Parts: sequence; C-alpha cells; structure tokens
Amino acid sequence: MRAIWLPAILFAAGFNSAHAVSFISADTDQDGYISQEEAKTIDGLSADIFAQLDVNEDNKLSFSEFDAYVKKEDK
Ligand SMILES: [Ca+2]
Ligand SMILES: [Ca+2]
Repeated sequence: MRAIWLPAILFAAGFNSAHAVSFISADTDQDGYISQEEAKTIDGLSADIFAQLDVNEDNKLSFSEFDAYVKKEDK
C-alpha cells in the first residue's frame, strides 16, 4: 500500500508532483528513501552528489533531500 500513501502524503505537503513521481519510481523497495543503490538509476545522481545531498548522513535520501537536488537542477 505504500505506493499509494506515499504520493498522497507528498501531494498533501505541497511537493512538486513530477518530482514526487521520479522519487517514487526510483525508490524500488518503497521504503520512502533513495538508497545509494537506488540512486544509480537516477541520471546525473553520482556518488559524489549523493554524499552532498545526504545532509543528515544516514546514507539514504529522504524526499526533502532529493527535492532540494531537483530544484537546484532546475535552475
Ligand atoms: Ca528505497
Ligand atoms: Ca539522508
């Protein structure tokens, strides 16, 4: 059911829906985080960038960490 409730939460929080979709599609195990392994499926998200994005250093990207990256890329 996570594939359903996670987007609902993200939309409710006002996140960009296109960003949410790419985050969710990369999160193949649907734990709500992008692991380093999952990040390899995202174009341009190298290990270096991953390390920079992982501000709380738990070796996974939350949606807010990922969203900050996408917004930077948009500029
Ligand atoms: Ca995951
Ligand atoms: Ca993190």
